[in-house]
Amino acid sequence: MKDIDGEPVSALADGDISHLRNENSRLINRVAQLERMLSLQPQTGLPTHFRLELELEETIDEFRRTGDRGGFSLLIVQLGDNYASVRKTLKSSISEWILYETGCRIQSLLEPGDKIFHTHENEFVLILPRRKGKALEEFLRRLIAQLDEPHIFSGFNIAIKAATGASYWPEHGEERSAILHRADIAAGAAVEERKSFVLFKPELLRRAVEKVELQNSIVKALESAGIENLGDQFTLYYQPKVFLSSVGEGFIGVERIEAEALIRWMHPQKGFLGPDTFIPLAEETGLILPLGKWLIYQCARRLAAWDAEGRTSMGISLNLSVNLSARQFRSQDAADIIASALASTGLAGNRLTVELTETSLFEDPEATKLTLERFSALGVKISVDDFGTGYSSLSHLHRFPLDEIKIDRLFIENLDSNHQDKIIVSSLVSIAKGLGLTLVAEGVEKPEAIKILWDMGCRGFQGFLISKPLPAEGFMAFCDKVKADGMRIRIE
Ligand code: G
Ligand code: G
Ligand code: MN
Repeated sequence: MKDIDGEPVSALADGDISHLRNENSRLINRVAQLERMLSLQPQTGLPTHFRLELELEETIDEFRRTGDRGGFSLLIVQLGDNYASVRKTLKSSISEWILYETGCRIQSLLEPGDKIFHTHENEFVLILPRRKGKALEEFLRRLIAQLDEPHIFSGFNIAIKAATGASYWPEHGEERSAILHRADIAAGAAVEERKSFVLFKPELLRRAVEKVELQNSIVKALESAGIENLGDQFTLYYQPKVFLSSVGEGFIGVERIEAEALIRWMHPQKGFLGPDTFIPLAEETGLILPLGKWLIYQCARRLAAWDAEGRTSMGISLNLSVNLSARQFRSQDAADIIASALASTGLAGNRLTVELTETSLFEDPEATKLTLERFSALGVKISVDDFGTGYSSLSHLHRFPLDEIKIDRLFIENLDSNHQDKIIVSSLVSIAKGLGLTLVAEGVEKPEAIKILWDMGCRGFQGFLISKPLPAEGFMAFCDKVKADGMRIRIE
């Protein structure tokens, strides 16, 4: 006997042979065990994404071979954020049980030929042959009802929100990877829009592509411009925030004007863009940090320039508010940036207010407290933006050195007709008073709202009724007009 190199092989002893046989069967068992581990999720016993890839390919081949164009729908079911928080905060046996039960609930709805996979911890994928349109809607009704049922443990109920995206084979893509991608985009849209279900449509793909393009162009704009030249593309608008001295018939008396700086992007190809389109992307990529730094400096320079032109004195000197995004706020140097912007322009700290959302305040209360104390030490004022939309506990507000609360415009919109909103807002007004905080109503669009809020004791107002956000010159013109009219603004 010769081996592959042609060298003679010495005969094997019986002992060696039986050793090799044992070794061989041990390896075969091990491979089978590894295959099982790779192909079945331990928590649910359902096939994993390895099996999905194989079986999706097989399903497509089968439909192609038989020429059956009825096809199938591919569903991606994702358990929402609250699953992640259950996992973080409760015993792991509870989150494992929720996964197991979710798998069982979905399986109970399946018919012969349907397939289910447990692809990632919080994700299930279904292949449903010939179930589209009305038939799919019917299935979804039952699926959503099943998934919405709370999970009951001794003593408490946990409701887990699920978002499902779907794509159709062959309509949305012929290839395995294409229809997985389409279903994933639909699931992403469902999560983003907080919907239980989204069916893929080409527009979603365009939006996803646009999002990536926008992201790239922010990177490019920031990289190529450098922080000094961001003003070529980005600009600040100023929305008046007024504090009233009286409310009359058809006019309001103004005691003092401040403004909130709001960023706008003059995109070379896409034109004028509002912050909602790019701030979240800038946050995701971390580009909010250089952009935010530019913003703070820009505000300080603008104020200093107005001071130098003698345009900011209206009883007391103009104050500008800057929005700090969560990531900016968490970064160690937010207070340093503000300190050096103040130092380089010679402005007093109380000329700037930072607006923070409730959620970013309460993310890490201990760290928040330290950062806010640094702002306070600079004299910078601290305002809580969009108040009422987060889950912060009112009783914790007093732990932070706050100056101002801005009531979210959701509560202001229907103040004249919605009794519940009225009750909420009036209690916010008394809490703010009790804590010695300035209160500002956001998104004021109707004169009736001003009257109601004024009667409750609210003095600060911001919204389209008073003025839209304005370019720098427009804001100065607004201030000049209010002064010329004897510190009054007509409203109707
Ligand atoms: O300006 P309005 O036009 O569309 O702003 C929408 C949202 O974008 C608001 O929630 C506002 O707080 C946020 N925003 C506006 N300007 C800035 C900014 O300069 N920095 C940050 N972080 N957010 C901003
Ligand atoms: O979340 P923040 O408060 O920072 O948001 C300010 C945002 O609110 C800006 O987008 C601004 O354009 C918008 N805004 C300001 N006043 C009004 C208003 O009266 N109505 C509506 N719908 N939006 C407003
Ligand atoms: Mn704001």
